[in-house]
Amino acid sequence: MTIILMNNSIIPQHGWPSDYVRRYREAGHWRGETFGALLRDRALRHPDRLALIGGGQKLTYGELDQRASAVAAGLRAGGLEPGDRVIVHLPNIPEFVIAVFGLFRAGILPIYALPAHRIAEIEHFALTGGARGYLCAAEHGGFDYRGLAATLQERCPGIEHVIIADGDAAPYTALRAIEAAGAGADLPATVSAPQDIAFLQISGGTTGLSKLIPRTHDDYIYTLRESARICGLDENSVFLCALPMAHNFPMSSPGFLGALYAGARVVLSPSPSPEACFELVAREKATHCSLVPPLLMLWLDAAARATTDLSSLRVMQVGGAKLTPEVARRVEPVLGARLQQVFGMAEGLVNYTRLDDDADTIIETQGRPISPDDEILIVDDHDVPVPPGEPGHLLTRGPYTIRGYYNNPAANQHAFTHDGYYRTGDVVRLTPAGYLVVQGRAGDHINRAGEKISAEEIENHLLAHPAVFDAAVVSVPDDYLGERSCAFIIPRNEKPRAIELKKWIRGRGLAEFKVPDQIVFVDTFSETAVGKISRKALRAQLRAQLQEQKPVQAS
Ligand code: OOB
Repeated sequence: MTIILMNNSIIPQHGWPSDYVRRYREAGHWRGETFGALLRDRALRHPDRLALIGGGQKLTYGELDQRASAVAAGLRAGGLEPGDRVIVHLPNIPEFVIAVFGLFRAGILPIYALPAHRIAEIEHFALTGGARGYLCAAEHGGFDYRGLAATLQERCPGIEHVIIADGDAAPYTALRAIEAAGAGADLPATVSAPQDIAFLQISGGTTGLSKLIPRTHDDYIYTLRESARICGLDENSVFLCALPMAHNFPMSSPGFLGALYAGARVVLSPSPSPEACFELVAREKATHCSLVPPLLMLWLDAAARATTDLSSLRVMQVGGAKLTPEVARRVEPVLGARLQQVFGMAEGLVNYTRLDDDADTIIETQGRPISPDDEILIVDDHDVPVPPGEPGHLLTRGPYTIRGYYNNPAANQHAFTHDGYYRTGDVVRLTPAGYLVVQGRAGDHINRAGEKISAEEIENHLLAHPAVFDAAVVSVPDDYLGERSCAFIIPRNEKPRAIELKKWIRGRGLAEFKVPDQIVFVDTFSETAVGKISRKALRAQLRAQLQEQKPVQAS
């Protein structure tokens, strides 16, 4: 573990100080479980129970364990070593689960990318994560991931292994071939220690580029166990995974991993749309599902018209972005399922409303933390706690909140306090009953339908355009998306067309959700001393300006 010196106190760069480790073990939060051993245990306990349904496949716990085991042995035989990192860039297909448990069992760390990510993001993950492998689908949603793999290997020679999970693998290695190579091999159920990093998640990228989030077996499995309990998931439950499964929310709150932990059944939907999901709910008798607010709105409208039988749904979880009370109120009458609000972050802390909370708490708050050992501070701009009930910046530390990003001391200086609290960037208030109500974000990121976009990252790409003199990207409230993005542009000479700038962003190889929804051309940013105010103040000013007056040249 790397130790860095900060504010005269020594804190670990990743990982918890030893007195906290002791405390979390003594409290029974961390029980020494690992992902590799977990699946083996469930497969021994109930080998014939159905674990996973999707992509025309049905796998029992026994089959899933066997396939993951073969993948692990095949990966090792192919030259990957424990501790190596492999980018997992897959849609909701069973191979996602088979492959990541194969990686876990081999002690190799997945780096989870979203299907929407493109070469710019993947290259960044490969470099910052020091990845040796890239695992993708051949093609998905009309996008050729093999083409991306070719560019990635040109740009990042460290990527020695390209593995294709489904479809035509040529000229790369098929996951099937890896599995075949490892079939019958008897690797130990786990080579990892519970305190080891199990995988790297991707941060929302509050400032600049996404950072890598190291999560350990101990801390993540704790959240699975408690999330499954809090959400009422047991071996009779059926979890419909509708959101992209690489997101922390459908992965672990309790998500498909929490469902497997509890011995439940996981059903994978290729799309979160009501068209795709309603049929699966009816056919597989799904009991739990998680959605972001804009999708929930689509579901509610479709359900009011649908003839499909959704009566198996017991818990509808909604999170990732703020849910308005008006929409929240419609969930139970329309879907016949209990609403559960989820306010979480890939860095750790997750809050849930409880299934037996009163209606007001469920509709008006974003829940309370999972753990009695989650420590919450709500502070002003100077880190001084605000009076009870007042809004302030949310800081947190606890048994499953990271103490540092992966290999990123510069970011850690800002993102954590000297005593290990993570600065979430969220502005919240605490109710007398200890529930959090999210008020907004302090930082300059855009929460577009649950996808987080860094204003700075997009500005930097816009500034690279020859016709752009300056750019500022801001969030704008949006009835459907929650927030959308608007780029203010000062042209250098001739004004470029908005469509050309959007094309430029796509051409830079960025995820589609990062393309600005709106572009506004302006002559100057501020009547008052340009350059003398911070970017943050400038963005706030532009946002206010946009809300006050209808811009002339919006597109
Ligand atoms: C989840 O994780 P991330 O890492 O994609 O994003 C975290 C951020 C939070 O800091 C907050 O700004 C926002 O997303 N957020 C919410 C929210 N849930 C997340 N804002 C308002 N209301 C909510 N209910 O988004 C995530 C991870 C685990 C579980 C659920 C969501």
